[in-house]
Amino acid sequence: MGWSAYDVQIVRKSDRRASPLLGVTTTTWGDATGDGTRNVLDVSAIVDTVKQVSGKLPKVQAQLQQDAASAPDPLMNINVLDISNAVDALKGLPYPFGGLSICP
Ligand SMILES: [Ca+2]
Repeated sequence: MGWSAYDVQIVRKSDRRASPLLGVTTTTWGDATGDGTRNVLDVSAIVDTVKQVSGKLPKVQAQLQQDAASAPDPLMNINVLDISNAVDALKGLPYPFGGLSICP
């Protein structure tokens, strides 16, 4: 397994009116390429992203590491810690971070 499913809903602040629920599913832990499988190609893709070679992944896919605030930081660089997380995921280690973070 290694993925999560969420129901997301927007609540308008002015009148507290809520949108319908939207089901969202994350990718499998360590599946950086998003192809539904977790293998050495995911690690390789993150290495390429760190090296900034052509064909690198978008940051939202390559960043497996959480920041100190327990939320993905779009400004944080992809680094060796993300490669290490991809190797851990490939080895079958569980997702090491906590659950949901608080929205700013
Ligand atoms: Ca993959």
